[in-house]
Amino acid sequence: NAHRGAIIWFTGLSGSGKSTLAHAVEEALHQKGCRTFVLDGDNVRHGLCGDLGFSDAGRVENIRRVGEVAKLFMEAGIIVLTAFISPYRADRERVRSMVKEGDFIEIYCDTPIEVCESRDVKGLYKKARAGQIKEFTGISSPYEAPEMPELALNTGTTDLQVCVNQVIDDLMRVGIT
Ligand code: GGZ
Repeated sequence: NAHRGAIIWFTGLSGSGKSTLAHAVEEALHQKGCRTFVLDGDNVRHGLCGDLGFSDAGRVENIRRVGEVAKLFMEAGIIVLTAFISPYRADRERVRSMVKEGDFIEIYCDTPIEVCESRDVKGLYKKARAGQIKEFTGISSPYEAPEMPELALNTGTTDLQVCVNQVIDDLMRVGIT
């Protein structure tokens, strides 16, 4: 159960499995006695970032705030798992540069948009296709894939527990756990 604080940053399209994977990794870390916290849209976009929308500027500011909060949790010795689309490479790299090398692990949920769209848990892709949601990531707003993520996982073809194990292995590789 010895571990240091770190930021595990999940990025990918809506429906790519970020939150599901972050919570499953959290569960595995709890079993090892690690202290963790998940930041995602559910606990951030209503409160801390409740004033922000999905324009370019809104997303940039959303990720800036999430990065700052994640860093504070990390400094308290907690393994923070963030699950935001975080579509802009520069914003993710800015957070990476805020912490020591090895303390930021970028995990690309590289699930094809066809798979994300077929899941369409909240019906948002359907609305985006119908033009009822503008600036929807992957349809009418860009997503910049990571060039050198620590890990890329396709949750459409890879079993959840296999994905979890790969993340845990990576945390051990860099000595976070
Ligand atoms: C993308 C949107 C949009 C638009 C609402 N584009 O599947 P979800 O519902 O639960 O995840 C999406 C979530 C994305 O919020 P993030 O804070 O992760 O975005 S970002 O990192 O870009 O700031 C989706 C919902 O919010 N949603 N409108 N236009 N996703």
